[in-house]
Amino acid sequence: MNMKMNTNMKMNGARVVERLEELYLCGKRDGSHSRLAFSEEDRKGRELFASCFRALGIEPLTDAAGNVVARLPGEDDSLPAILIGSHLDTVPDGGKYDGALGCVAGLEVVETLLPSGKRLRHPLDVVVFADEEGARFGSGMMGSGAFSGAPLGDFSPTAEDKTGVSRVDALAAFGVKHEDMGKAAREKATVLCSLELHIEQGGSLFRSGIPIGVVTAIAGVKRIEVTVKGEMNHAGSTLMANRRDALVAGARFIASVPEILAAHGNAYSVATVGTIAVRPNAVNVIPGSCVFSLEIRDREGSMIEKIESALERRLEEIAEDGGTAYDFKFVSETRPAHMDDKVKDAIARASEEAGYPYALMPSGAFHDSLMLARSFPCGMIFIPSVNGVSHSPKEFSTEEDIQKGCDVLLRTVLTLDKSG
Ligand code: HGY
Ligand code: MN
Ligand code: MN
Repeated sequence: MNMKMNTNMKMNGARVVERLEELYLCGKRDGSHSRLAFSEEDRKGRELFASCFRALGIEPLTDAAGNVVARLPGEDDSLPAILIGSHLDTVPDGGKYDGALGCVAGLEVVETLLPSGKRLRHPLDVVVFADEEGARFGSGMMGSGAFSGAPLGDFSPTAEDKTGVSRVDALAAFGVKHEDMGKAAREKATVLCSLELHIEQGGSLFRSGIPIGVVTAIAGVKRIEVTVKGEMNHAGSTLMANRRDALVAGARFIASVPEILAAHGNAYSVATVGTIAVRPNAVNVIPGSCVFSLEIRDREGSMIEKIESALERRLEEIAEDGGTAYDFKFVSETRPAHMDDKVKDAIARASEEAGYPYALMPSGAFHDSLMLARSFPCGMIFIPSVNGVSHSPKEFSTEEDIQKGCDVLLRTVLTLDKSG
């Protein structure tokens, strides 16, 4: 069924690119462009985004978890809503497109529908999910977790950022009470489906020249905080044989992660140590302890467990060998998720109708859709990341690909609106 689009219903990719540039500037500070969750830069980005909806006569609401929800009413608001969402928070010095593309494309769908006179049957909720990255307090997808009714134990109120600010205080500065976050949970019956347009953050679409990815599944992610304990001592008078150097033990473990993944994982298993703190961190003191993050991801939950045990065994060997001790502290875990067949098919059909080649593909990166898939039928549309780079100022997607992703998003919304 080839759905003819009204000629006046054309998504404006150039306007999306402009908005992404403006959002990027909200994060400009000290030579970087970061919008860490619940930071002043995040606040600027949220306010800019909300002002675009106000200019359309729509007042966005903030829910109990700090998610921003802007609703375009449908013909029948008693029907379940179509969600279009993603995140505005970034990793430190992240790129222009990760998360922001999905939010701005949702705004663009509203800004395209309104003047066209086309009224959807279902209400359309454009949602900015809070703290998707988890880059500031450790565990990701907090807003989408609360929205989908997930247990919130992974989002400890006392978790602190690098400057010692606790999550509970950062939320409070945005008017969000940590203890009330559970009230953000949306009833399953109030959501028809969820759509997220996102950059691939990998290189397969870019390398193959295919403009659209239809996501089939999203890898699960487990985050652990590892502490290696040794003995602080004098760097000058302690002979090498008498040292219990926590950083040497930690470094030996970290250097062994790739070979352990090669031995125990599969082609898509990944593990990353992204942060490390050394104590007392002084040039002439043998480190007494080091604390680092360990993140493991795979498409199968059982593979994550298997890799975690192999990594812990390695740490045990190093500890015994060097007279150090260690602690593996669970931080967060989100199981892998499959995208909904009906939503996937609607995205594939929309790509065909638009004349764009597409590829069915899994996502190694996690997204709010990973959390949302626990409660709602989800689908994700990928567009290419140039050279496969993301979580970097070098992250880039072309206006042409952004236009195609937006076209497919609008067509998918129109298709799903007819169905449910
Ligand atoms: O880390 C991720 O996979 C995502 O970009 N938040
Ligand atoms: Mn993202
Ligand atoms: Mn990201």
